[in-house]
Amino acid sequence: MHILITGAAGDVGTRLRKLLKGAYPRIRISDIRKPADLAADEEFVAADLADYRQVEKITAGIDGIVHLGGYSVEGPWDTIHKSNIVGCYNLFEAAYRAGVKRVVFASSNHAVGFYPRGQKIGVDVTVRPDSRYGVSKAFGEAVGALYSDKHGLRVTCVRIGNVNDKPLDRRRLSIWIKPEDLAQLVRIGLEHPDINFEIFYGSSDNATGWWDNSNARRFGYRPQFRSEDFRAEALAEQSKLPADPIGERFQGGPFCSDEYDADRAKA
Ligand code: 15L
Repeated sequence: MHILITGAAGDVGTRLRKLLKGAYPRIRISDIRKPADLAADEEFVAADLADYRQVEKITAGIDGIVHLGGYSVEGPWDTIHKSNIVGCYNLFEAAYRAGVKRVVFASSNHAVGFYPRGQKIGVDVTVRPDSRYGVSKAFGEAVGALYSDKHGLRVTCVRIGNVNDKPLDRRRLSIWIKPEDLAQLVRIGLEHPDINFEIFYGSSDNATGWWDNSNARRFGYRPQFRSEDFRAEALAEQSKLPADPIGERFQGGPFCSDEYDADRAKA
């Protein structure tokens, strides 16, 4: 399998490149800028995902894509539109035209961030984005479903929590994913014979998690890391953060309180 990783220069891309290297000897990596730590044996092709011709070049000859590229937090609409709406559409369209078999799409918890923390949600809930960024991730999931249902692309959307070596605060105790566990989910998306269109939650084994990840488990996902092992550290970090009464009600945290219209919002 010849794999393409977009957004390969970002934090998650940098970690996944290293973790997937042993599993896939042929990996093409792409980003708008060259990764600072590019190794001599890595195949790098620069591309701006908003430019379809450039996306055609990076998808040519590829079997499976790990699509991390785009803008990874909330931003102005022009930025989100260019990177995550146009860029994401271009990626799926070029993948299909190039005969790529599989796409693993880095969706985000922010596609469903306005669910309250007290509610356990599965992958069948209506999207409740908490930001323009979250809307763009819901859009990406929808484009993935279209190309799967209409054109037979095998698509896995991973609603990623927070990728890090350890959970950073109380919210992250519920949504944390260790990079090794994310690599396990990506490999399921790239290899499992029964994938057509699936949504997984990108979380490790988190006792205080808000997501029912039985769909990922059904495909063999067995997270190896537990956020509870870092509880004391995460709570110590939490105590240094300013209070955020709106953010603390919802799964998306600060993405929910950002620009929140307290006088008008019903959420
Ligand atoms: C995300 O989707 C972002 O890409 C990441 O930077 C974090 O903000 C994460 O969500 C989170 O919710 O902590």
